[in-house]
Amino acid sequence: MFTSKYLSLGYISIIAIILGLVINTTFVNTAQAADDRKIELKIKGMGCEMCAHAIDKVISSCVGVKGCDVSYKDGKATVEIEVKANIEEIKKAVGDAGFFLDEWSIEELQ
Ligand SMILES: [Cu+2]
Repeated sequence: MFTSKYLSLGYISIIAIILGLVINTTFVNTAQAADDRKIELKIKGMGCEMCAHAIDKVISSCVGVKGCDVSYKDGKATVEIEVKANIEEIKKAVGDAGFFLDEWSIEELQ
């Protein structure tokens, strides 16, 4: 029969391995997301899109930064960080690049 031919032990093993990988990846991602946080920095001193790009670069180079989105229009940076990230380092990096941190806030990622 067609189905019994293809549901041999070999195929079942391969399916089990793929399922295992999918489940493992899902759990690993969930574990990381639980520790991740998002911080929002209001930044003064940006004059153009190049400033936003420069800030993006310095923030992204900080330890534990997973993602960064700097908006020149809104004057803010949204930064996704891991537990090992040092918020003081991120704030200092923005200051050292010649910009001013107005205020900042932390929120947990869902
Ligand atoms: Cu500029």
